[in-house]
Amino acid sequence: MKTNFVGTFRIWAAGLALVLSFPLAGCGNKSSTFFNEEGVETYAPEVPPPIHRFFPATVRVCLNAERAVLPLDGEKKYEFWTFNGHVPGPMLRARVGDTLEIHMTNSDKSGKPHNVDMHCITGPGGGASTTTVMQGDHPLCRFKLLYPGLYVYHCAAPPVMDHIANGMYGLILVEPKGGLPKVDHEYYVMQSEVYAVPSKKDKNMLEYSHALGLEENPTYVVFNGKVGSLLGDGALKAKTGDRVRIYFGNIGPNKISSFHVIGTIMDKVYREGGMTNPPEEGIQTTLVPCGGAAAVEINLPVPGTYTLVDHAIFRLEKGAFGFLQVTGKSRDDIYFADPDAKPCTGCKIHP
Ligand SMILES: [Cu+2]
Repeated sequence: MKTNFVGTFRIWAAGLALVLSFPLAGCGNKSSTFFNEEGVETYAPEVPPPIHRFFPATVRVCLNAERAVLPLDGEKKYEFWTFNGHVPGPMLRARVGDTLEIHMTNSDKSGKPHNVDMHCITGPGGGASTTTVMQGDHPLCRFKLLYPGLYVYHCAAPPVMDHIANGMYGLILVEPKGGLPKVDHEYYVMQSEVYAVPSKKDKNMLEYSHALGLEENPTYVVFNGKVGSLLGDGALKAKTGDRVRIYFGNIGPNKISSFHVIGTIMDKVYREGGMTNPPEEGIQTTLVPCGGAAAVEINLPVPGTYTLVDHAIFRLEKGAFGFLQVTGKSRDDIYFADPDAKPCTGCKIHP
């Protein structure tokens, strides 16, 4: 058997990790794994790369609560409350058995406290209790990831609905042992509502409306934080024959998503983010609850433009659509049209 240097190193490293990780287990404020690594944080629609190691690590992620004025609808801007200046916040990736080390800071000049509640964390508040930070605080928190899955995270500082509705949310993928099946592309898409009214101070700005949130009457329903994020240069891309996995989250805060990709049947759906349950097959539209997620896999044999929507279809006018552009050779055996065909005759409809 041929074993290259990388392979040898991995075997050596795995053995060393096994030996050295036991004495550190349960050491309170010390990491319970021997290996520490910097988590890869990506911003929508990019996804961190798959994890290839087969031993647990402590994965360090840095989250900063900060205000950011970002485009919302092509004309108007909005001052979002964000993780790391982006809406949604970074996508994070770890593996079951890893320890997630969160360094949480706050540079929100309004003086509000912020924190993070990760749905993958076992313990009070999903971590919110221990990650709450005011400006100048910099706690270090570690959480062992006991369950694989695709999880939402969000700020849970009170009033929690204001922190969520203003942009403080994202996704974390906790890979199962052995990882996930390989695909050609992975994308990060997150649905949210924005409750906004025109600003009285600045005609180019929109402002948050808690009242519209209470009415559950969103001004916008968007993918990846703004109207048109997945249009034009932002469209998702693939080639014919590719298999694409979309990690789709829905933060709400009020509306369940009827996620659908026009022109495809979802080959596999990991419902509600359960990545170790047998995926459902042949799904047209999948429900994604508020504070929930699903991973969907699609095959793309036919070129063209596919449209991601919330099939609660009036929400198209509120922004809930985006494109997946597929390039490659046409497949007349699957999708065919002859515009110059002779009229049909001899059937019951066209006698
Ligand atoms: Cu917050």
